Amino acid sequence: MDRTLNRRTILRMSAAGAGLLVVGRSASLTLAAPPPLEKKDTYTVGFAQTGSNNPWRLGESKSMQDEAKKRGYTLIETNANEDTAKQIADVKSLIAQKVDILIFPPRESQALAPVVLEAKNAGIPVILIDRDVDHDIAKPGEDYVTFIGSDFVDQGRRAAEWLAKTMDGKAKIIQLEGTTGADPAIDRKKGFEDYLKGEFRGTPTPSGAFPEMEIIASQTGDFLRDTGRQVMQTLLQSHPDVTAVYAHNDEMAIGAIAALQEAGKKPGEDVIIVSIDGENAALDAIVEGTLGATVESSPFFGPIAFDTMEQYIDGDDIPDWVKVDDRFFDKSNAAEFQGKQF
Ligand code: GYE
Repeated sequence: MDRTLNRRTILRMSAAGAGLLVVGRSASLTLAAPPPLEKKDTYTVGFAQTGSNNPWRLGESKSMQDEAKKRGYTLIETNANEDTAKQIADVKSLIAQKVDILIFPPRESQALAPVVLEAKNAGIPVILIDRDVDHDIAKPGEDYVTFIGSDFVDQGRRAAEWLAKTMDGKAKIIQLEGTTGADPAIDRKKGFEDYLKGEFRGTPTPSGAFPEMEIIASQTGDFLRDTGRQVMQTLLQSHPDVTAVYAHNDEMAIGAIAALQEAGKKPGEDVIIVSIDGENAALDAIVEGTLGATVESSPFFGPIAFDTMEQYIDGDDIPDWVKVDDRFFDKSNAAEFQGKQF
């Protein structure tokens, strides 16, 4: 079915005071498109943040706050303190407060999908930024406006490509995974592991498989610096032969660097590390030589989130995925961007 046509139809019909209803497979009545948002002088935007305990989150919140202020919109921000149940409750409370629109990053892709449907049923459009929900439960273009964010599978692939090249196709790798059930953690793992198996999105890669790039351990560090450090400390005891680390974000990589140093190893020499995000501390680590490279994952969603919201209000066609392009930082360019990130 053409989602764009559906949305246009819905907008036309609701303008005429009617609502287009379709009967779903479950025989329940559901709207075929996210609720429209009418033009007003200003808007109240609900922003349910996952937490505030790392530079990435702080950078994202600031970007949203600055941009709302610039456009004269009211931003109601909640902070789930990295607790999924709290984020669900926060979204429910923003729905009860009847915000005009919800813009937020779902901490876990399955757990947050039902509240996306709840918002839709309450007539509140949702734009997801930075993390997506499980499309088997809620669909972009139908249940929510769109997902704005990076290609996490490709980020994982790029990290693997750099590592395989740097290690000449031979490494014993520890993977530090992000928050269990979070969209970027699932996809960054997939992109990395598939590339080493000689695959990308189900298609064979020209470089083929890397049978000697061996993942010797893989565990979650919850995207947190200190957890990354603790997990690395424990894993180092059972895997002292590690030669490379792939961390799903810079914070865990920085934690792993500390753990390696405490264990008397030289990160950047004995153990090569690659991660994702591109925060200032990671660029500093690249310049120092402890971190090898980082794939960018920008947290600056304010401008693009509010531009997309305004396009939606205008009735423009919004793609199901508004893709954010990411740069790559290694020793060839890190110094140039030091202090300019987050
Ligand atoms: O990479 C990580 C943060 O959801 C894309 O979450 C985001 C990730 C980001 O905690 O540092």
